Amino acid sequence: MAVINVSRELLAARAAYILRGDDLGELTTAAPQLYPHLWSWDAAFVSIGLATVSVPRAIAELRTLLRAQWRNGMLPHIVFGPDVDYFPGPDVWDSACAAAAPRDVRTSGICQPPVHAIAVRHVLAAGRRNGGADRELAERFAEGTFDRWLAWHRWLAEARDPSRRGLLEIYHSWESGMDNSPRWDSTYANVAPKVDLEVRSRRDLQHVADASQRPTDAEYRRYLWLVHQMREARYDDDAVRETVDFRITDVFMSAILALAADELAEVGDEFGRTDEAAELRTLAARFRAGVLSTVSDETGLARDEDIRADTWVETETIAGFAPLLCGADPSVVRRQAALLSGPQWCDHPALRYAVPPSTSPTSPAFRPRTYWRGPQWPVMNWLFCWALERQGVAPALAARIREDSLRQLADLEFGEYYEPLTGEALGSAHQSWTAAVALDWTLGPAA
Ligand code: 9WN
Repeated sequence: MAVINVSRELLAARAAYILRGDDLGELTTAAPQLYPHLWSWDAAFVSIGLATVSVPRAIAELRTLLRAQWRNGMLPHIVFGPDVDYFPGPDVWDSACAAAAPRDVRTSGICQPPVHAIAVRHVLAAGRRNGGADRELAERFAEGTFDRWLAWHRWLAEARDPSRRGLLEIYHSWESGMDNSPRWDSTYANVAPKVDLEVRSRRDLQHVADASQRPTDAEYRRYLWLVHQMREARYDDDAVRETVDFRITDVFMSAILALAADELAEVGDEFGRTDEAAELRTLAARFRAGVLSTVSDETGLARDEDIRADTWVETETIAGFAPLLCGADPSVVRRQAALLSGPQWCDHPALRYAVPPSTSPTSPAFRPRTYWRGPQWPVMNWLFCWALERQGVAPALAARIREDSLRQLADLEFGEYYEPLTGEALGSAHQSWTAAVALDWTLGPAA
């Protein structure tokens, strides 16, 4: 890969141009070709990027997602936009069969990591920095939608943590946002589809040079089988939990909930919602403790737990650093910061850029070109960087991730993910959340 010397101004301008190109008006597609709809956690990161150039447009993005909120509080992982051919589309999900689904918006029937309150606070801060009409709009938005975000956090804490362990359960790896991470391999090994579901025209395979960069069709058949099972249960929370073949606690998503609940509590305090703010802080503490309870003494990494098999998942993936994200016991955080900075992770000698690979290069599960099995994801770099800066821990690590991530983005491809050994952009080009984090790093408050 040639190193391009790109100024921050050029990177910002190009990122804004990419986001503009992916914008359908009030919905930014996750990527122009590969993902022609709105994805829940993508939309949150997109609004963080948009807030640096247009507070009203950032708000519109979050409102589009909120219009698709289910009556039980769930924010669905996909909000389908205009009628473009996409598989698996609304017909496969058939969310209309769910009592809680909205009637006028087509959505999927599962959720994704709850990063949204982080976005709400970024939009609020951007509005205040700009002042005037932006300030008014952002404050009205944050106050007016507070109950909707609260309902989302409450739904997660109730429906997805039934035993109140402070660990969220997921019923599909798509819910984690890390679809084919080796975290899920042992659980998927026990998922045997009982119906032969057709894997129709996968867009991802039309957009990558080599099918081995993406999940296999066998993996896809399992993904579709789980959708089938959830649809059979009409997406009823209790029925899904009891019947679906994939049931696992997601430690990374739990850490995000802890972080987001604290962020939303700040919004609550600002607008006089003191009781709800206290409730959110209690919730954050519960999930922080839950995350901490999974840490292996041996490896220092946090773990998911396969509930059906009653086993810990020991794979060395980026999710193991959940405590570093949400803040935890200081000795655990210190150990994790040293581990992430060290030769098994960011400082691995073969890495082109010192940013966290999705799987440790020293793990037998590491695949440098395959999606969540090794590549580096700019949006994850942003999340770690922001979380470390927020807590004021490991400043050298945070600075290094930011700096190397910006160097990686200087190819101006805005790739979905990057090959960690060569630095090559892979997956979709012009991925919206990649452009969004580039915007926040170049134009945002800490630029
Ligand atoms: C399935 C949109 C989404 C991201 C996920 C990423 C990928 C979808 C897919 O793309 O998931 O939901 O088709 O593989 O894994 O994190 O939100 O960018």
